[in-house]
Amino acid sequence: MRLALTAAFVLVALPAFAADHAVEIKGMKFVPATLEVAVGDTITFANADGAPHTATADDGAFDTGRLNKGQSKQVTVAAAGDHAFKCLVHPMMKGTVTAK
Ligand SMILES: [Cu+2]
Repeated sequence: MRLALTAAFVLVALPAFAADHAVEIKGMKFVPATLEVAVGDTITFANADGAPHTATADDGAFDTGRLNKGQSKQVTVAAAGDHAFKCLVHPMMKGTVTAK
């Protein structure tokens, strides 16, 4: 009985523990460029470069907007699937967020 109650609590409580993932933008690259997250998780993109960057999902799932040096932005990944993203200022900078 106690075990069942504990299991029920864990199942109900899980969505509250959305994780935050960190991506550094450095040397004209996303580090890491490939992430696996759970739906509802957040990702904080931080720009360490002198150049401005964005992290913009091709499918519109998230967009940091323009980040200047030292700026960061937290986005929420609300939809499951593979979200390819790139920097709109430097379209050769690419990455993929896979949300399950
Ligand atoms: Cu860029």
